[in-house]
Amino acid sequence: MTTTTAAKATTYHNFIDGAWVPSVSGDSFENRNPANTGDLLGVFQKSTPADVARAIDAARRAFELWRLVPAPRRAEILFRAAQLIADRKDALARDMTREMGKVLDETRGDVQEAIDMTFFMAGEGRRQYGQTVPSELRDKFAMSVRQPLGVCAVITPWNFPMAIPSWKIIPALVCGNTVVFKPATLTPLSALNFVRILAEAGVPPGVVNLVTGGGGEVGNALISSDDVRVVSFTGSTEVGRTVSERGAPSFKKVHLEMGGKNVIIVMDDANLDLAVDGCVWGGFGTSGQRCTAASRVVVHEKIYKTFLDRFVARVRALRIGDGSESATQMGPVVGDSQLNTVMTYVQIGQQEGARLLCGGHRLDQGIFAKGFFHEPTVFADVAPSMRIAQEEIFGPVVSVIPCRSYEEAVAIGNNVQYGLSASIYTQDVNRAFSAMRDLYTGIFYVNAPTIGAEVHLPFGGTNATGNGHREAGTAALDVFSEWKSIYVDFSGRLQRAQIDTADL
Ligand code: UN1
Repeated sequence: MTTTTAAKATTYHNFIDGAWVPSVSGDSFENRNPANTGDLLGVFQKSTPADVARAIDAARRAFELWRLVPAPRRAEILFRAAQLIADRKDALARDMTREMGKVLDETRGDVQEAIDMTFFMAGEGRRQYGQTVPSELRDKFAMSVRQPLGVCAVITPWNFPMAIPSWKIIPALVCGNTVVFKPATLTPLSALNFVRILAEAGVPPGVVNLVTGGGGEVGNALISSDDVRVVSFTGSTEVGRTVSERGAPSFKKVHLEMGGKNVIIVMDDANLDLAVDGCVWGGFGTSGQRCTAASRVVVHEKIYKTFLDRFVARVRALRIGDGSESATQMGPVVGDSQLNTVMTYVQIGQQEGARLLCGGHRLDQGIFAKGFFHEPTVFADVAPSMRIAQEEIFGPVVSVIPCRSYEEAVAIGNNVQYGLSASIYTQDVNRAFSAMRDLYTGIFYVNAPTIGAEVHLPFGGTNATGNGHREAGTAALDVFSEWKSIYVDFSGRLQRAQIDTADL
């Protein structure tokens, strides 16, 4: 699987048809630690459409065998994989922190989410319930079953490098599909660790294939192939739109999970300490780099000033540093381009007239010199129409917006193009239930921040966040299988539905 060069950088390969193979390109790319770019994790294959074609071909052939393996037997392999991930949780989390920067507690959480998903979905090996219904005709049996679709392309982001691949690959497999997996170029090691475990657990050759490389080359080849029947993509709305367009001519099932501009509403009757805790965690956990991050906080005017004082004091006290050190509360952002985006939005916020209460700068001195660190940043007096209140930043920047009433808070909350997650802090049960109904998002929280979804409920969003599908929960089965309705007539004569209605 790997070779070590003279410079001691490990070279990692693609995984195609059960073998670790180099790209036909002969090219590779480096994977470096965003907390310290002097730390080289390894060198990965810069793959081409020819590599993708090989992987799709392997997956297509493997499908003919895998689809016939009884689902409970497929699940046995997945249960083994879940246990292997659990056994290696700490080492996998350490690789992940080195690879993309979030703190160890959070990378352990990411790995735990993959364990949870794998156990949960393996359970579907003995369920995948369909329906059996009475037929309207005598001596006739009627039922529906789920059937796999074929080769699935799985295209994943860097912010949850093991959890999100597990949300897609494991349900694909339990339903009997095969997979070609293209992880984000910033997190190929966590992807490879995951695939290695699947192979070790007994997933047969060709059933899961890993091809590393850029979206332009690898991603495009995947979404343009007629042999790929499902694309499950998590990433930006802009790229999601392209995936959708490229998938359309061959009628692929395209599942998209895209941007967010999630809101926490803090009402005047909220438990303020609890709300501040939630806003710090929701806004700055993973350095704000979650689709579910609470990048907007709408606060009732009666408590606005008190909230801001307490919130800013907590944000200023956050300990920034290398995520692998236990004292660190917030790590770097993932890379150069993300850091530039954050700095650009800080400038935009200032130009728009929002009040910068804390943060606002890149950290690049001393221990920060070789990493992509940015201060946790809070803007207050943000108008709902400002770009910092409308556009996804994907970094440690929170916009606080004052409001005068519940109705105004809901209007502000809903008035963005996205609809992933939202939350309300209130002690009024009537308001809590109204908010559950009124916020038009795919996920909603009461007295908790916008992050922290669990694997056994559907995950996804409305409007520009998604295209109507959901992952996680049993809803994921709907992405990776399609329904077949089956009628068995055991009467021995022709019976015409809707026509032979006179016979009792
Ligand atoms: C993401 O932000 O891309 O709900 C996924 C959460 C995590 C998953 C986030 N369980 O915040």
